[in-house]
Amino acid sequence: MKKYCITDIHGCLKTFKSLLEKIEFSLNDELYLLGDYIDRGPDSKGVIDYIWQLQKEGYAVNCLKGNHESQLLKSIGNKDDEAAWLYWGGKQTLRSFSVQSVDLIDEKYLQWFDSLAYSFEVDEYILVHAGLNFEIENPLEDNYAMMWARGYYESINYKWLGERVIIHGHTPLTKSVIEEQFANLSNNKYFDIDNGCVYKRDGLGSLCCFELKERKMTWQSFCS
Ligand SMILES: [Mn+2]
Repeated sequence: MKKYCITDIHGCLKTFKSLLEKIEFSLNDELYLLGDYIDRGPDSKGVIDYIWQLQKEGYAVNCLKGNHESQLLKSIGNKDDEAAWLYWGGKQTLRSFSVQSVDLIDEKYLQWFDSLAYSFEVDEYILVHAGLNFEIENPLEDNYAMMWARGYYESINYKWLGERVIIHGHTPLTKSVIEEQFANLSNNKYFDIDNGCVYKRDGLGSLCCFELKERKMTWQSFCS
């Protein structure tokens, strides 16, 4: 039984499917998705439908809320939030749903986005989309930070964290930086596994899957 983490799929359905084939994801395994299923990439709706299909078939797929799902929800009935969301790749999400505006997306998708968790604790790991706010007593109470935080490594409260390790996405890192973080995992106790699957730049452009028990990475480059 393996426990896998994947983050920031951003509509890259084919890449996501190829990665699950590569790791031979089975009914005995657990999969943790760290948010940002939608926006920018080619098939946001397809990613959600595929997650639901897996769950229906009995696969253990656990999903966190990313800032993109949050921003989509915020954009309903708010022009400024809608403009920001469209700019951050919401246009591609609307296209995948074949609708012109966010309020025309089927209610069941909106309800699902709204229902998603902000963190999971699995064995010695804390899984979040983005990060944690270490300025407060219990960092697991700041939902906004869990979806949006960046640049918090310097403020990590290791006394609070204890032996736990933070696994997150949200900020795309090159493959070499991800491998560097991986090498320092036991000391630093944070690990960003977002390789910016939707980006064509040097060192980016793959989905990374991290297996929690054996601490092993599997990579799948963007499939068009
Ligand atoms: Mn994000």
